[in-house]
Amino acid sequence: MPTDAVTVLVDQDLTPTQMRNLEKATGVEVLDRSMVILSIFQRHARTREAKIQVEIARLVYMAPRLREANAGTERQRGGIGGKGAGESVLELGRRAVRDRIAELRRSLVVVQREADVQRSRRSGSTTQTVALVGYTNAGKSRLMRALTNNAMYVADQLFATLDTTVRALVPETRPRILVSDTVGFIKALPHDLVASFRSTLEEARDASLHLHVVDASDPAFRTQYDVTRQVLGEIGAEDHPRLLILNKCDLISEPQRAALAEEFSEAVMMSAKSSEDVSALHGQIRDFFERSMEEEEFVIPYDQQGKVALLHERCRVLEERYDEDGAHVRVRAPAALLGGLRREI
Ligand SMILES: Nc1nc2c(ncn2[C@@H]2O[C@H](COP(=O)(O)OP(=O)(O)OP(=O)(O)O)[C@@H](O)[C@H]2O)c(=O)[nH]1
Ligand SMILES: [Mg+2]
Repeated sequence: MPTDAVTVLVDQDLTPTQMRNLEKATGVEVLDRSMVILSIFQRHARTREAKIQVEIARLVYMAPRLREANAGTERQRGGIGGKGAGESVLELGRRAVRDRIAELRRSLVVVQREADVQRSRRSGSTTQTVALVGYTNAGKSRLMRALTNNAMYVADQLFATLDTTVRALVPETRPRILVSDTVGFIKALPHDLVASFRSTLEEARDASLHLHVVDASDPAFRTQYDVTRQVLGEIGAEDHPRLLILNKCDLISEPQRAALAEEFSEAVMMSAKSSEDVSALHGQIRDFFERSMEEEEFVIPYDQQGKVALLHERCRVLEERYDEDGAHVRVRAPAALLGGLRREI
């Protein structure tokens, strides 16, 4: 055992007893897998929903592990007929944790409702959304930044993103295409932490297209790919149209690249660092949505010109001419969106 170690990390979950024994044997702090993941989540949780979810996960994890040593001894609480008489300090501690969890769950419901409203507002104005999904560190945020020209947090560390960020594809398209970044998947995510993924996963479930990003330079990328597919399956998002992106191709040799191109003939081989690769991907995303688009001509009477503006906002206007009966506007837009517009106009 090296004497200068300050922390021992165990890539598995430990029982409270195992942890205590290890700490006794090593004399330093011991963190198990869930605790490490939780502390990473905690450091990167930025929105209110993420913070609450991480805090709940942390408390749920802690509750059975509250130690007698921390809570005091099993001594009985005195007091004159007090409500807690007869309860141990430990039980009181556990009750406080349970109450706090219940309180957090209530505020979570409120926060999630707000997020749902925002999501449906977005899907009302446009149906074209792309979600970047994939294992942690695959390069999703970097790719997102390249596709949307927006500064975003990219870091060479696990879980640089906990919350979904949504941006418009740049150069902008008509109608707009929104891209959302999601938190990275990991294998064997502790069950109690699954809820922390919820908002991110929901974003992926709502998306029309998934960009499944893998780090082609990581020897373990096949397992990482499987983990991601499996989790998407668990939330019912396995049948989404998707593009497989073999990213970080700048880090592999030419023969490796050729072998991968053969093995994954459908995949996009690229580097998020290359602006040519990024604009080629931009084109593929545009093509995907283009395929689901149709053309339609709307005739808008002169007393309803607001609707012309609506068409400009939501569709690509191909032609606009003015006749006696009103404005004839020929547009191209996703079939689903056209259906809605037909009803509205
Ligand atoms: N060489 C090279 N590095 C890349 C490429 N794409 C991303 N990176 C780097 O890989 C690291 C991780 O990238 P991120 O974009 O943060 O990865 P992520 O998938 O968003 O990770 P999480 O948010 O943790 O899920 C960063 O240091 C990036 O700069 C690439 O194509 N080539
Ligand atoms: Mg990220």
